[in-house]
Amino acid sequence: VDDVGHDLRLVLVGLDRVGKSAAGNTIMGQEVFESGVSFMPLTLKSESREVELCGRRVMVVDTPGLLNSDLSEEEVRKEMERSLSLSTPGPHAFLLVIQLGRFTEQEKRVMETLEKMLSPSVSDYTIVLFSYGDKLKNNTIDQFIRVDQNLEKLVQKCGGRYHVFNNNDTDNAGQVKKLLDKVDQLTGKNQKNVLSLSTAFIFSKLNMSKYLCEHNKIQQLRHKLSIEILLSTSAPTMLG
Ligand SMILES: Nc1nc2c(ncn2[C@@H]2O[C@H](COP(=O)(O)OP(=O)(O)O)[C@@H](O)[C@H]2O)c(=O)[nH]1
Ligand SMILES: [Mg+2]
Repeated sequence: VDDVGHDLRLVLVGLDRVGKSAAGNTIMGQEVFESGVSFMPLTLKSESREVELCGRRVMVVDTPGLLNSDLSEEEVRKEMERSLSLSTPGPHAFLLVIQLGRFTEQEKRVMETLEKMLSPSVSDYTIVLFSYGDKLKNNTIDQFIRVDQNLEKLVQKCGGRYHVFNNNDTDNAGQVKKLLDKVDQLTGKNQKNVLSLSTAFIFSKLNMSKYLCEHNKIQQLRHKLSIEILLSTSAPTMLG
């Protein structure tokens, strides 16, 4: 159980070219995900990498852009499912990357798309991660959010959780540390869900039968464990 508590598994999601891979590199502290100015989308498959940060193992899964023109909706959906199996037993948080200063019709639909592809409760585990923090200049991120009602709505839907990255500022370990603090707040809030979250995702409506076969025994064990933990944490209230 300790192991589950200390490891962090994060999945980067969002539209194409908003800086998902760049944000992944910021967390990793090195260029491991392909990110750049190519005319071709660079990330077509979900990929995972691990790094040790502040004494804990942090796994980052990068995914292809939602609503991108080079993959069909079905292909994107498959890669999103694969991102979950890569982050087995399930992610602690989704980082929804939004490019600062770009909030179009597509961005408005992004959460709907995620709910459809992953789980209707995905926003409960999502932190909005703004890229292009360098664009802020003298403004604060709060000012930025407040001027756009739709953006404000999106942040509210994600429980008011957001963070900014300047992915060009590679020397800024503070911005990564602060993000991890926000993830900890989120998982703390969902404390009893840390285990059930993963099982919930795995056992959700996703078509992961192949994956389930391979991991069936582990999953059954985890499920049993999470039920036991839930029972043990709720026992005092049931008795008293
Ligand atoms: N100035 C600036 N450029 C960024 C930032 N984050 C990403 N980019 C650029 O945005 C482009 C798309 O980034 P990429 O990581 O490939 O986006 P992805 O398609 O969402 O994975 C690249 O040219 C990045 O260098 C940022 O914080 N500031
Ligand atoms: Mg990418």
